[in-house]
This record gives sequence, C-alpha cells and structure tokens, in this order.
Amino acid sequence: MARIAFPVTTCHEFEGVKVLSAALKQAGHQTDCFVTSEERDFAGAVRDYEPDVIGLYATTGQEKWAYPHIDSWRREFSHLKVVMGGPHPSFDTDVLLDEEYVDATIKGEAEQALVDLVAAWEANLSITDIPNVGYLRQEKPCQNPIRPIVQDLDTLPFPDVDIFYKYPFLRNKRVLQVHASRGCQNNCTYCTVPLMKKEWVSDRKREKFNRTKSVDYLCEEILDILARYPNFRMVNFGDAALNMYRGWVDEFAEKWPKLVGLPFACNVNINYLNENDIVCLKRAGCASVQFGLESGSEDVRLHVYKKGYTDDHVERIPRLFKKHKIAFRTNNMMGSPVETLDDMFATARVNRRIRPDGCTVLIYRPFKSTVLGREDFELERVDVGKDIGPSLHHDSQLLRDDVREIVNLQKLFNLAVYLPGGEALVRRLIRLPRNPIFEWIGLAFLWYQHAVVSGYGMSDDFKLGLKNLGQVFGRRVGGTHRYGGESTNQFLDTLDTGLDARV
Ligand code: B12
Ligand code: SF4
Repeated sequence: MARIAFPVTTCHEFEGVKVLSAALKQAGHQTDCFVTSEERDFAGAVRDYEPDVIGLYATTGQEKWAYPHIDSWRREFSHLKVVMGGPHPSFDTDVLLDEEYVDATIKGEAEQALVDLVAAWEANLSITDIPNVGYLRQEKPCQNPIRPIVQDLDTLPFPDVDIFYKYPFLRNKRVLQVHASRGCQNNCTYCTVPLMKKEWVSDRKREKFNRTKSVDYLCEEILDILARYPNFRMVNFGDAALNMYRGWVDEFAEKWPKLVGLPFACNVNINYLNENDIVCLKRAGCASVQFGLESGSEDVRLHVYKKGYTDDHVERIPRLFKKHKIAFRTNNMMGSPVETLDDMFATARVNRRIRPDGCTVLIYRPFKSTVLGREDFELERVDVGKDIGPSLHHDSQLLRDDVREIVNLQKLFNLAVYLPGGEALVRRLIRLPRNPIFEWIGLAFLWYQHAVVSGYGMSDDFKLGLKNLGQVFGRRVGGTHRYGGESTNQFLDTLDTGLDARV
C-alpha cells in the first residue's frame, strides 16, 4: 500500500484527480489531495501526510508551479517519487529533463497506468515497460506507447470526491462539479481535445474517444455524492458538450428530474443541437448553457478554427434558447493569428445581435498541443521567450504589434457588446496603456457571468474572490512569472468553469 498525494493549485474539484484517486483506492492505496488556497500550511500538510508518491496535474504554463515544494518534500522523504500527468506532459515530455523534480510522466488517460506505475515503484521494479509512461533514458525523454482507453465509463468506480470535499469551502458551495462524458464531437484547431482524440487512443480498431456515462450511472454517482454532501443546490457539467450523443439527452430528461432533480448548467455544441434537444434540456432542469462562438466571422470559425458552427447555427440556436427560456453564455476568443482587431469587434457585434446573457472572453494561446498552435510555432509567430503564466486571461504570446489593444479589448469586450455606443468607446480605450481599471472591469463581468449566468451564486463567488484576490493582479514579479500558489491567478482560472472545454 502506497500513499499518493495530489497537490492542486486551483481551488476546484478536478475530475482527473478524482477518478485517479478512485482507481488508486480500488487498488488498495491511500490517497489525498491538497489544495493550496485551502491549507493554512500547504507544504506542511503534504509533509505531514508522508507521501510515497506525488501526483501532479499540469496544463501548459503551470507545469513547474510545485517545483519549489518538491525540493523541500524530497529533502524530507528520500524515497519520494513524482509523476506528472494531464495535457502538458501528455504532449511535451521535456519536464522529464527536470529530473530533480519529475521521475515519470503519464500520457493520456491514466487510471490503469498510474496504478501500474505506483505498483512498480512500490516493488522497486523497472517502469520502462509500462504503457503510457514517460521516463528519462540516457538523458533523453522516452515516451512509451499508450494502452487502449477505457471504453465504458460505467466500469470505473465513482470519482473520489471525498479528497476534495474534506474542504468546507468546496463541499458547502452551491454548485457541484460533475462530468458526464469524455471527448467532443468537434475538432477545433485552437483546442487540445482534437489532438487528445488522435493521440490519446491506442489505434485499436473501433476505439472510441467520445464516451458518455450512462444516465443511470450518472444519476447514481450524483445521489451517492448528495447522500454525503447535501448542500449542493445546482450541478455544473464540465464536459465539452452534454449533447454528445443524440438520444442521450432524451433519456437524461426522463430520469434526471425524477432521480436527482437539481437544476444544472452545461456546455453544448450548437452544431449538433436541435430544438428537441433544447426542449429535453429544459425539461431536465437546465438553467443555463454555454457555447464557443469564438469568432464573429463565419469564414474564420468554419475554415480556420474548424469549429463547425455556421452563421445559421449562431443566429438560430440562441433564438431557441430564448424561446425555451434557457440562459446562454458565449465563449469568445481574442487575438488569434488570423484575426485583425476589426474581426474581433465583429465578434462583439455578433454577440450584440444574439444578446447572450453573458460573454466570456479569453485570449488566444498557441499551445503545442493544438493544430493552430503547432502552426504558430512552425511559422515563428510566437514570442517564445515571453512567459505569460498558465492562464488565458492575461496576455498574448503571439508576436503581434497590437498585443496591448487585444489584451485591453479582452477586458472591455462586454462594454462593446452591452453598452449603447460601446464599440466606439472601446475602440478608443484599447489604445491606452494596460491598467488595473480595465482588469477590474473584465473581472467584474467575469464574476457576473460566473455568479449569475452560470448560477454559481454571488456569495460563493465573492468568497472565492476573497480567497484568491491576491493572486489576481500579483502574477508578475520582476518581469518573470513566478510559478507557485501566489502568482497563478487561480481565481480567474477557477471562475472559468463553464468552458466549452476550451476554457
Ligand atoms: C474541466 C476543465 C477545467 C476546469 C477544471 C480543471 C481541469 N483541468 O480539470 C477549470 C474550469 C478549473 C479549468 C481551468 C483551466 N483550464 Co481547463 N479544462 C477542463 C476540461 C474541459 C476538462 C478536464 C476534465 O476534467 N476532463 C475529464 C478528466 C477525466 O480527464 P483529464 O482531466 O484529462 O484527466 C485524465 C488525464 O489527464 C490524466 N490525469 C489527470 N490528472 C492527472 C494527474 C496525474 C498525477 C497523472 C499521472 C495523470 C493525470 O488522467 C485522468 C484520468 O484519465 C479540459 C478539456 C479536456 N477535455 O481535457 C480543459 C483543459 C484541460 N483546460 C485548459 C486550460 C488552458 C485551462 C486554463 C489554463 C484556462 C484559464 N482559465 O486560463 C485553466 C487552468 C486551471 C488548472 N489549474 O488546470 C486546456 C489545457 C491546454 C493545455 N494544452 O495545457 C484544456 C485541455 C482545454 C483546451 N484549451 O484545450 N479547466
Ligand atoms: S473547443 Fe470545444 S467544441 Fe471545439 S474541439 Fe475543443 S472541446 Fe470540442
């Protein structure tokens, strides 16, 4: 039996960590997670747990946040092993070169791989033949091929929420975070999910990346949580799209209200959505949905982002949301390599026309794990020396002359959408230097969308803000990003819960 600790630097219950914890417990191990903002002495809490293995989840930009802590834990426990998983190490194993911090990585879905890795470490066996595992061989990162992914999500144990809900803030907030599926029908070029779809499957014939839990399993999972944590008043589905398979929402609309009966918010893919789905969502108790509009230009949306949303989808589906009284929020992206500032204002105008209940606006980031991002790196459109931290809220890493305007527009976008005459005003304002007032305006809109439109609740959001306020503007120290709890803008990252999986 080994003891595995999952340090987490965003105040949010991570589905990946929950499912891994459940798999490890099923294999007879002990697990716990440690959320930086929720611990008085975070490093001490992990140390007191006396872990054998540290498991780190990382998106690109946050892969090194725990290094200083690992240093101190390693000094305490000489046998300690560290494994990193999630999107970043799944596509880039260079973290293995930091061998003083990382012993192994796991590519893709890790339920079985992590159990195998921990067992090998426990028995002092070699890890070099374990599928999915990455390790350092002759000073070079070496990635093993991956095993088939779990095809039937119902065969997995329920995600282990207890390691997160030991924290009063997480268990007493209004919204319960849940996942009903994995994968996505679309293949957007700015998103990592399509490359997961390609690289996280083993090439076994008919292996499916897009999977849903059965409605029965999902309802049982929620009831199991609510039996122990009864304070939740709403559910937020973190999936790419709740309408993953036609027919699933029909069954969901039948069973969810009877078995669970909580209102919920979710993401939808509007190119796969018809009026019947919307009626079913409403009947099931859907309070709000969000989808990625991303660009006002159909050409960019269809041909560059390959989003699959035509102008007809973008105009027609929101009318149906309004007809059936479901609030909707759009996700929008500023500053991709193909858009001019005028195009970005066109995105604001489309929003103005379709009148969403809120607009989330993020700054395009060139990930090496996306089709468009890979092109950016190849064509040298990226300011590679510029450290923008992990987030999509703060800065652009593209080599463009109008970065200041883009970043300002991201903050002021909602004024251009909702304020009469807003576009003309915002066109002028974005030429000013970046400043805290714009940041606060952006933050206020984000808070409104999260608290009100997504139903998260004013009070929870306010508390979340207070917890992490110091991190909102304290992200840069001496011009370089300081990895670690103090500087990773967890507040903004956590607020962004609705997400069209692009977050
Ligand atoms: C829900 C979600 C969120 C939630 C929860 C955080 C999270 N990452 O789980 C919130 C809203 C907080 C969030 C925030 C952000 N997110 Co987010 N998010 C997602 C989303 C839609 C689903 C993740 C999920 O739960 N999947 C279901 C579970 C079961 O799968 P999983 O998480 O991949 O876990 C499996 C493996 O990764 C692995 N694994 C997971 N954890 C660990 C840990 C160890 C030790 C090991 C070995 C393996 C391992 O095993 C798991 C089980 O098989 C993904 C898209 C996607 N489909 O992955 C984007 C995604 C992960 N987010 C992304 C981004 C960019 C962000 C933000 C930076 C956005 C921002 N606000 O600026 C922040 C970063 C916050 C953070 N600390 O992670 C990107 C990452 C891109 C990249 N290449 O790095 C993704 C891929 C979307 C995209 N743009 O393509 N996000
Ligand atoms: S951006 Fe959203 S819709 Fe597009 S591939 Fe990613 S998860 Fe799917």
